[in-house]
Amino acid sequence: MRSTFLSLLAVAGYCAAQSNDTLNATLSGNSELSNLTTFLSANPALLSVLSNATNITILAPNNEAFGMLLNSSAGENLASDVGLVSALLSYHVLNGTYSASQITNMSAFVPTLLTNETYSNVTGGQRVEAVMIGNETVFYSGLLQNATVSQADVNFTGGVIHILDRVLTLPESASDTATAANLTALRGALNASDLLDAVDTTPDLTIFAPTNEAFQSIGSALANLSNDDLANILTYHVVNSSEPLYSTDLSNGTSVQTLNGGNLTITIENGTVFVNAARIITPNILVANGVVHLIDNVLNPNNTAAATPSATSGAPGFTGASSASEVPFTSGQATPTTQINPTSEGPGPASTAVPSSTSGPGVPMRTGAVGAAALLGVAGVVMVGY
Ligand SMILES: *[C@@H]1O[C@H](CO)[C@@H](O)[C@H](O)[C@H]1NC(C)=O
Ligand SMILES: *[C@@H]1O[C@H](CO)[C@@H](O)[C@H](O)[C@H]1NC(C)=O
Ligand SMILES: *[C@@H]1O[C@H](CO)[C@@H](O)[C@H](O)[C@H]1NC(C)=O
Ligand SMILES: *[C@@H]1O[C@H](CO)[C@@H](O)[C@H](O)[C@H]1NC(C)=O
Ligand SMILES: *[C@@H]1O[C@H](CO)[C@@H](O)[C@H](O)[C@H]1NC(C)=O
Ligand SMILES: *[C@@H]1O[C@H](CO)[C@@H](O)[C@H](O)[C@H]1NC(C)=O
Ligand SMILES: *[C@@H]1O[C@H](CO)[C@@H](O)[C@H](O)[C@H]1NC(C)=O
Ligand SMILES: *[C@@H]1O[C@H](CO)[C@@H](O)[C@H](O)[C@H]1NC(C)=O
Ligand SMILES: *[C@@H]1O[C@H](CO)[C@@H](O)[C@H](O)[C@H]1NC(C)=O
Ligand SMILES: *[C@@H]1O[C@H](CO)[C@@H](O)[C@H](O)[C@H]1NC(C)=O
Ligand SMILES: *[C@@H]1O[C@H](CO)[C@@H](O)[C@H](O)[C@H]1NC(C)=O
Ligand SMILES: CC(=O)N[C@H]1CO[C@H](CO)[C@@H](O)[C@@H]1O
Repeated sequence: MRSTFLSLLAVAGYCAAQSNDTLNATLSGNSELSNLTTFLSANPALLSVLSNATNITILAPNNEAFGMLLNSSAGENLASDVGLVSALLSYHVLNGTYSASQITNMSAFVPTLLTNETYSNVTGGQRVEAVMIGNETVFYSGLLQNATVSQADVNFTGGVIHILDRVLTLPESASDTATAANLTALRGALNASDLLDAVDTTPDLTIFAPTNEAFQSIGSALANLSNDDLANILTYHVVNSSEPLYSTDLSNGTSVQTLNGGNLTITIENGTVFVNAARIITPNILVANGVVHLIDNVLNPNNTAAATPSATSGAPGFTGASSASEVPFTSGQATPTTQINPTSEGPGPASTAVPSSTSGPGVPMRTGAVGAAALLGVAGVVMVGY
């Protein structure tokens, strides 16, 4: 697949214009980036756009990262979809100059130049999570996949470059992410209520996603529900706001309105975050149209009680319900072939959550950078060449 991919890139770039080589000189001076340099030289139009840009951060995958990508199924897909190549590259460019010192142990959800709706139906450009863990700067992307900075702060005229040990993963649709995360009960329930399409195509969603165990534990309450009742429960798990609510947007006492018109109360107890009485067990799984937070209990629109003071785990919203022998709604749902990062230590939202109105120390100035139109132009050139 590698040869297909590289020849595609070579063909793709052939009709492009003369480039500004300042960036190229910086990249080609680093032996770890020879694959990226080759790639960009085959795409002079893209190199030119990036070279002309100001106030950007380029996350530059090293040769090993490209080696892993090209040997993966994600790499094979690149060969057959030039739109995907363009999307993947634009996801590696942050809108703003973020030096390593601006990335702290408080997660930041940084806008990238990825705006293709298929991977980014979120206002302001798809985000990547940037955080310092121990002494390492880590970026979390789709399916909670992580990439670590192996060399930080390589300056170039338009901003800064950080070298990554892995290529980022494009956020997938909510339903594909649900499959990968083994949220088969949720996916099946959404499917049964004809909500799957809406959950995949509505922009700026925040989805509180109960695990299979959560559904199973209240099986008796879910048996024999009408479609309307099931839909009412499911839409109580989804928030549609002006931008997705990442963990940093959830602060103690916040009330958020859900798609069914009800409200959810956020409580933070000793760094543990609760949505009503359910606990967020894995925050910040980025999806194409927003973000998914895994929770340990199904929420009940008729029981809006918040977490009790000093709670450490979630409590059922459906009190008195009993467990089912099988996980409900899973019949016919695909089992995971890919998985979300099982060992992810994605920093909890919790102790680090700040009101979204205060900008943390990690937030740099953002400016125009590369216009979306310019990048679309690149995609156009790529397609013409192809
Ligand atoms: C990519 O990097 C590897 C390892 O350095 C090297 O063997 C290979 O030739 C490079 N490929 C390209 C296209 O630069
Ligand atoms: C980028 O730099 C490399 C190494 O100096 C050079 O071979 C290549 O032609 C340059 N590409 C462009 C588009 O200037
Ligand atoms: C980059 O800047 C040069 C010089 O200002 C200009 O000629 C060229 O069109 C620009 N390229 C892009 C893609 O904006
Ligand atoms: C190259 O890019 C730099 C910084 O973006 C700019 O100052 C310079 O004028 C450009 N040179 C050419 C020849 O386009
Ligand atoms: C957006 O991504 C899709 C899927 O990869 C691709 O088919 C389409 O061409 C892309 N659109 C643009 C404008 O690049
Ligand atoms: C972080 O610390 C470990 C162990 O001390 C070391 O091996 C590693 O190189 C350090 N990483 C960075 C990015 O400094
Ligand atoms: C890179 O740029 C930053 C900010 O402009 C500066 O503080 C730093 O010294 C530069 N690093 C190098 C190696 O030039
Ligand atoms: C993105 O959201 C719009 C509504 O604003 C919707 O019409 C469109 O289908 C969505 N795109 C994708 C790829 O889901
Ligand atoms: C998915 O969930 C089911 C039911 O809870 C469980 O039996 C199965 O082991 C899980 N699969 C994976 C890959 O985690
Ligand atoms: C990054 O992902 C790898 C598996 O791909 C995992 O072993 C590692 O623990 C993860 N690191 C962090 C900081 O999440
Ligand atoms: C970059 O951010 C600025 C300010 O937040 C915004 O105006 C601009 O449209 C963004 N650029 C892209 C390509 O998203
Ligand atoms: C328009 C704008 O704000 N440009 C800024 C880009 O970044 C440089 C240095 O980081 C600033 O000096 C500019 O003001």
